[in-house]
Amino acid sequence: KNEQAYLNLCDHVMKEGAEKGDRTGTGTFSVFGHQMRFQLQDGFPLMTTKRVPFKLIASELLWFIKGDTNIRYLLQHNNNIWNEWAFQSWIESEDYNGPDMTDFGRRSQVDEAFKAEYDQQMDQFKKHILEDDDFAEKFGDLGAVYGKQWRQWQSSRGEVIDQLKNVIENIKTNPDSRRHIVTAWNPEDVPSNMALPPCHVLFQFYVADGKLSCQLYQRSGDIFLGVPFNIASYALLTHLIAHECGLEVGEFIHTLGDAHIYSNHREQIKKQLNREPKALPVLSINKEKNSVFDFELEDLSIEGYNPHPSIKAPVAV
Ligand code: UFP
Repeated sequence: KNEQAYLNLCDHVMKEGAEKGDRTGTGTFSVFGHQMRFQLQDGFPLMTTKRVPFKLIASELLWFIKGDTNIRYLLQHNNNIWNEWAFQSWIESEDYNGPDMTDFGRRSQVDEAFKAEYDQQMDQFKKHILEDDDFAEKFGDLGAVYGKQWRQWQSSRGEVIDQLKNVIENIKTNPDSRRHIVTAWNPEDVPSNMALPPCHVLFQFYVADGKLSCQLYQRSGDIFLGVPFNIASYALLTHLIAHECGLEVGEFIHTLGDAHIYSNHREQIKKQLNREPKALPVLSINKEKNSVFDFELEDLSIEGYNPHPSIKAPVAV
């Protein structure tokens, strides 16, 4: 069972994880270096022991693939997962004249009155991004995030490198190559230009027996909230590229650096581990489209997904 690889990771870190402080001050239980393998022919690895929102994963991935770095596209698809990063740049700007929003992530978790104010400001912000082109251009763009590095890597010689397009071309023309790599980790951009240095740092493709496999190196993984997203996202990417290249899907191999369970996610993990995994769903792709770059959200759907209910947990900020 594919999902078992994830549940085993949860179980392992619960039992063996070292107590470790972290940037957010929450505290974690953590292991360093862990690998999971998912046979993509056996079903699409969307967790069934809790509901995981496929549409959010798919719209975020399509956003990366398009090389888009502006949250407007995400908001147009009801995807709010990157809002806070853009919101931060707005409240720090001279254009912002609402109430003080310093440290909004933490404060909105502990202060009800503040949360109401924050929600109101965030609603305003989203409305402006969606309706005002200039505003969106100024405050919706996250800069050097995944879309930029995958599709428009800026070289020191002034060239723009389309890593994703190149890797797809190379899979088609030279499938045996051992250089099918895309990297999001750009040392030049990491310290200053980035809200959040990339977590999924580098991925490589591999072709054998007419099947396309993908391995991801993720430097840091929030096992409860982040990792199920990351697994589904890269499984979807592998499917899309295999589809374009006329290959079957092989494996998704997920290699994690610091794999951690936040100390305030332990109860949720225990609850999930007590649940029985169900049959994995199946991904359905609009066969009329071929290029990875042409897909829209409505071209992708997940069938036979009957998970256990979702489990809420606080995000470490
Ligand atoms: N995180 C993930 N997956 C992601 C993502 C973030 O697990 O795709 F963007 C988690 C990992 C970590 C936090 O808990 O977000 C990032 O913090 P840091 O940069 O300190 O590793």
